[in-house]
Amino acid sequence: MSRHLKIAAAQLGPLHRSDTRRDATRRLVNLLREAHSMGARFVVFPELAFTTFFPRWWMPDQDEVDSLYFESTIPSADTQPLFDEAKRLGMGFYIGYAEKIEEGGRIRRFNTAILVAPDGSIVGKYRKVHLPGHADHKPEAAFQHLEKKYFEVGDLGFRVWRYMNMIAGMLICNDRRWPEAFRVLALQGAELVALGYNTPTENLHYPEPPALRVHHHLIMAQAMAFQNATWLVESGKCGFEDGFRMFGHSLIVAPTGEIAAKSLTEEDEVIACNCDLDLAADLKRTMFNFAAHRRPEHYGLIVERVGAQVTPANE
Ligand code: ING
Repeated sequence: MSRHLKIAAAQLGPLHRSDTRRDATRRLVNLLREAHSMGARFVVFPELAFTTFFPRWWMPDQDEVDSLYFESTIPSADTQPLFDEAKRLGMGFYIGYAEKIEEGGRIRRFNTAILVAPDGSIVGKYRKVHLPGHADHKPEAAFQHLEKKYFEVGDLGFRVWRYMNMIAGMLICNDRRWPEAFRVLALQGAELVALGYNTPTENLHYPEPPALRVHHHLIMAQAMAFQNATWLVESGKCGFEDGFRMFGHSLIVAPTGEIAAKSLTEEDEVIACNCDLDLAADLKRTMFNFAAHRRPEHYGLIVERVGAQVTPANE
């Protein structure tokens, strides 16, 4: 008898700068309740789920950024209602937020996600490793993407946890563009990867067709799930935030690479699937039997080399 878990991706529509953490938490609680009504017991919320996607703004005053957008405790009085409701309903969840802590005598800031168990305990924490964008002010750009300014590179690595009768890993947004991240999780036995994202519809560097960005999002999710024989649940925060659009297309992707559920709007929306957590068994025993087929002795460059260098064998 295979293990099943009803899982939901709770997509969040826009959060404007005028929206408070309380506003966000109220909507997150409503999404949690809707997921519960659909039978889901594990819910994946987006990246930076309590505030607007603030890295789009240049803000030189760090104190202002900290007070408006960073959580110095999780939960806090403003976000506690989500944790309380999840515990009352007996539901686990993944959620992303901007983490500010004092560690080793200095303030540190990360783009973070946590796994919260149905009993309310925080089982795992992940700090985003792949930070896209830039750290400098680009006044001529239509919008900023200042994750390299506001966050440090995550220092906890890519880890998995025994959680709700499965082995779960976490990633955040841009991580989904880097196959290495998924593979490190899969090499630890990940059966499900939870990933929240905030992805702008427009490319700030060059005029990329918006449909192409969604195409990339869809092919990456299907490829990563299949090539690592794991479930992948991706929840977006989307819609027009103060006029800046981010796309939806939240997904639940099976280890077979098939899209089991996909959101249809750029608003608050819950999608769910009764996930067979043993669906990957045949893949892991045959096609993606890492122990039988991988050849790390030929993969050295993946770890040794950061940027691409032209090194032809015939020179
Ligand atoms: N957002 C985007 C993402 O990786 C991005 C940033 C979009 C980078 C498209 C490169 C190309 O989906 C976050 N928050 O990482």
